[in-house]
Amino acid sequence: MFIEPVKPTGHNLNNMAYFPEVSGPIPFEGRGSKNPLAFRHYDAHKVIGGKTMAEHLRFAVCYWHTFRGTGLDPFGAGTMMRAWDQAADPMQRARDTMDAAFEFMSKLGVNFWCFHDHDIAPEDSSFAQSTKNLQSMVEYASEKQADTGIQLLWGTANLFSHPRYQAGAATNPDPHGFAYAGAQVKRALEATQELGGLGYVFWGGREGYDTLLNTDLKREREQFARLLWMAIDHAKKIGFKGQFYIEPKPKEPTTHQYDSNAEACLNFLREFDLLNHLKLNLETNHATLAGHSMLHEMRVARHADVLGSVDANTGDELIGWDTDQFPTSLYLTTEIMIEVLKMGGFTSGGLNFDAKVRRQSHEPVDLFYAHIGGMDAFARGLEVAWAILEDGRLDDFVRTRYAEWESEFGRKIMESNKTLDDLEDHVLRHGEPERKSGRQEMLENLVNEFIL
Ligand code: XLS
Ligand code: NI
Ligand code: NI
Repeated sequence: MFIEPVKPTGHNLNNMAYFPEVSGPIPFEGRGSKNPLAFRHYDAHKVIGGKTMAEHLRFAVCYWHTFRGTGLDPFGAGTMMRAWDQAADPMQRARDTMDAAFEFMSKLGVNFWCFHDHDIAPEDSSFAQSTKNLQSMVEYASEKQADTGIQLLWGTANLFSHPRYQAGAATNPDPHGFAYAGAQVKRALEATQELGGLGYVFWGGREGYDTLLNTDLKREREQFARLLWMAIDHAKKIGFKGQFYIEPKPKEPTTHQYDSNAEACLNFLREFDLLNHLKLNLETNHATLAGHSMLHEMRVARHADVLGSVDANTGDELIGWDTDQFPTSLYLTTEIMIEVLKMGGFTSGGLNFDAKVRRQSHEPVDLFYAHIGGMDAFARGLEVAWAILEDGRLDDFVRTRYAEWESEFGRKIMESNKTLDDLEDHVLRHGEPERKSGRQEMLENLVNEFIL
């Protein structure tokens, strides 16, 4: 599906007030540009391998960090200057925030956005009133989408911020807590459907435990699967055709989260027969917290055919938190794009900047610098990844490394025609296997050949 990069209309621009530093769409100026508010690599219309950069990359802006993030950290208050977050009435604040969001996304030139229910609509004194707020904001968002052509990549429910979820949402020891989570998922799913969302994400922020002393791990995992099945059934009922995703993360906020990494998620999906219904939404900083590279997580998911979407961010190697920084490393974006290209490109998914500006980057214009940098890093990563795959030497090396497995001897082992007795015979006849260099440094140089 090709989506034209958004061009704000004159009419829209007149109403655009929150980002006065940026008058129109961020231009592509190419490598030599010294303009910090221009792209150097991201040229939405540039064709690589038959698809435009916009089609390959499918950038999305995340509502929570970008428009609702305050800069609060465990040691200090919020720092962000946010003119859209000032009105006394929470619903007015929600509308102002949405005005700012669509102004920002139009000017940036992204085609997608992502949200949690309570990012866009304030939670109220009762569930019924919270639902009314959500419905009203969904109407507002749907006008904005129609105005700008921006689409919803995925929606989700915030099942982790409210104190009622302190002991978990789906994995709550109390079925009344489970019910609240279910009701919220129902409404968030309907909101996503209403907005034509291409997907729906489950990130288990509180679906884990702080201590096993008080936890029935077996039951909690079953409960979690049950909620997913209920969501799948509801999707069928309302005709929601979008893709469901589960987002792995090993810890934070809980000590141990059940969806700890791609392989744990795969085990969970297989165990509860959910593999045909959910794919993975992988996030770089979560891979880091799990002690894996993003490349590892991407590859595991791709091989199992569950690589769905990416939360594009990065962590800080010196801080052990989910710092959710904007991705700037070409090694990282190249690795991600190699896997995306190898799976044949995104279908329902995309690259969602689940990332926040640093606490000291408190001005609205910093949001532009952050996203422009992330988009440029991915555009360049795409070019490098494409060039590496076209060059073919990296893939050839790996193929050659395993070539003996294609020999008669190798094939017979794998086709179960050989026993341990046969292997012993073989060793007695052939002696030591030949050692071959893994050539790691040479291959690192090969990658650098394309990046430098
Ligand atoms: C938090 C998660 C969250 C999900 C959406 O660490 O990344 O932002 O992407 O609930
Ligand atoms: Ni995320
Ligand atoms: Ni995260």
